[in-house]
Amino acid sequence: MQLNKNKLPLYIVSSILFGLKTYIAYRFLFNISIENFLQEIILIINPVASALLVFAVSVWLKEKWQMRYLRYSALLGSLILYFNLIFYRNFTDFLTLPVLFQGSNAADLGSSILALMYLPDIFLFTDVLIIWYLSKKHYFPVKESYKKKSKKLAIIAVTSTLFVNFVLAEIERPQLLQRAFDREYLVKNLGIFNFHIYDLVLQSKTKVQRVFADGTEMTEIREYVKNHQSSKEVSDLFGVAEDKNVIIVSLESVQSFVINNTVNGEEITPFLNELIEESYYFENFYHQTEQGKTSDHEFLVDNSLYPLPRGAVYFTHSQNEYNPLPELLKGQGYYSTVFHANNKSFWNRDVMYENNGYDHFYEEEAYEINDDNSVGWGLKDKPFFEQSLKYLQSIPQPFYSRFITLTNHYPFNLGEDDASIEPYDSNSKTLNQYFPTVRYTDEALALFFEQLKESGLYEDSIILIMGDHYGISDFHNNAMSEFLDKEEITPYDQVQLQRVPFLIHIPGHSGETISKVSGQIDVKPTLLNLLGVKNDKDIVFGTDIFTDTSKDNFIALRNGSFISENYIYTKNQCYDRLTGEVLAIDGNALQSPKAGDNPCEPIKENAEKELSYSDKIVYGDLFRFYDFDEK
Ligand code: GP9
Ligand code: MN
Repeated sequence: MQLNKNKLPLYIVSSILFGLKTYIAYRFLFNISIENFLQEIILIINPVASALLVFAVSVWLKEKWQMRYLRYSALLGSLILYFNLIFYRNFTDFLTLPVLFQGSNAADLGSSILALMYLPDIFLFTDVLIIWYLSKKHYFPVKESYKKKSKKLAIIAVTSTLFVNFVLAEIERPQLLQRAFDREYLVKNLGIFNFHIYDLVLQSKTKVQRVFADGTEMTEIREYVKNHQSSKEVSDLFGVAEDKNVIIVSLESVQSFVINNTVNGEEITPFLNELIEESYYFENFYHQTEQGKTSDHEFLVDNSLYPLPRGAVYFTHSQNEYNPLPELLKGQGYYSTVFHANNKSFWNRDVMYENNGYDHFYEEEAYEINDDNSVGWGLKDKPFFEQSLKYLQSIPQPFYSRFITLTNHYPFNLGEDDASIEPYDSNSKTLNQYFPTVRYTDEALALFFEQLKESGLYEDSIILIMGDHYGISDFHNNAMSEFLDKEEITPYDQVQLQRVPFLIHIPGHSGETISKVSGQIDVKPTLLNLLGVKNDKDIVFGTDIFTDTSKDNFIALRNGSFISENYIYTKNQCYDRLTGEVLAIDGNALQSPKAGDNPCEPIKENAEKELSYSDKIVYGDLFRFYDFDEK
């Protein structure tokens, strides 16, 4: 009895050894960036937590199996880690199931695998050797039978380390699992093994929904799209930009409330304000993104489908069949690229872009990034545009190119030298700092326009500029109401704050401000009409913004709110869009054209239907049953 107590609980020793090895690998072999102390702590805890989860199982096994289990799981874990390392050396990315089984990435790797393996890698298996040696009871007596109490202790050890890991990860990245920003974040916070489990769950869920779908829903959806769209009506601008280059600039976190507005008496966006005078400007244009933030806006723009209510469609459904702009435009001779100086796997962009038919993604590695030219999330917008231009000049024309800016990203950090205006003064540091970074992005845009003109590309291009999503959340409503000089931010105001600037700049066209209610869902059909591309069989949920408003036109937000020409519906309340007056609450009309009716109700039904159709397409991967080219 006494003897057993002094015996080595090998599962604990193994967890520490394996955890420590994994931490060293994260830190020195994978290029995982650590930004603060909390991240460092998480990085140490998570491999121990995952190892404990696996190794602790051994205490329930029969004595004969315990040591074998520990030996082989240590080996298997090390091999998984090592495969990831080899993959990472080539792609600076972690393995995921779709990449392993469907992508060309893994196939590419096959041929170069030997070149990515180095002799010192052997040290990655040191812990396996030690565990193996100890398990043979060579040195220490090893504990092989566990009493109830010790088994309970094992459960407590596993759950508490996982819990601490999860809580710290939640503090560091709220909603990490639902939002799945980036594989590096997931690995950093959960550990590579829990990340694989997460990936497995996600993948199985996706697969099940897909398996149970058949093409029958497409007929109904097609009917709905045909009846509810005005995309068939042709606006006067049909074909005005035929064969022109298309440049889309996505302005990180820029909301409409900064347009033609001032802070401390200074204009916030002088360049955009000027540009509006020479562009089509949509003053009631809404972002429709949800958890996938920037990537959701990219999805909306390229597909005119809604992003998902949970998670980022770029992650969860990157293997679906779509009919995205780059693919459609390829048929018109267009070359498609994205310019964005961030890690290519962020939002799973590398995988989704390939699926969406982009010819090239100029990501972090295409840029020279150093301490001087970066701030916050990375390369500052001015050098970003400067460095992008040479690439833009070199690609085949006509091109479809998206530029995604980064400087105006939360927490809106900017060096003093780059700040042309003073921050605002309120109790929200976030809102205060927002203005100088918005101004910086505005200046970067001005510079980009100059460069486009100098390079001669300007005349042959149309330029679409758009805010991707909100930058200031409702958490800052106190400061926001102060800035907007309002008593409070009501739910109605909150919806109105979801407006983001949208400009279509066509050289030679004079400016026009358009008040029609519109949103990111409308970009694809609008752009295709400008380019003179007819596609009657396309399934899009947006309409060409330049055509007349149909009377049931509405813009649905992903949180259940919507905006129609006359009403705004949010949080169970129906408002008059123009006055903000409450017309109905919870289905009961206070005052409406027909007493007893809630004027928002019929639109609400349509909005819900439309969102559910779009979700069906994505969850069921329904486009695989639909022929877009059939005459
Ligand atoms: C990251 C950038 C910002 O690459 O697009 O992402 P966000 O957090 O805004 O979605
Ligand atoms: Mn963004």
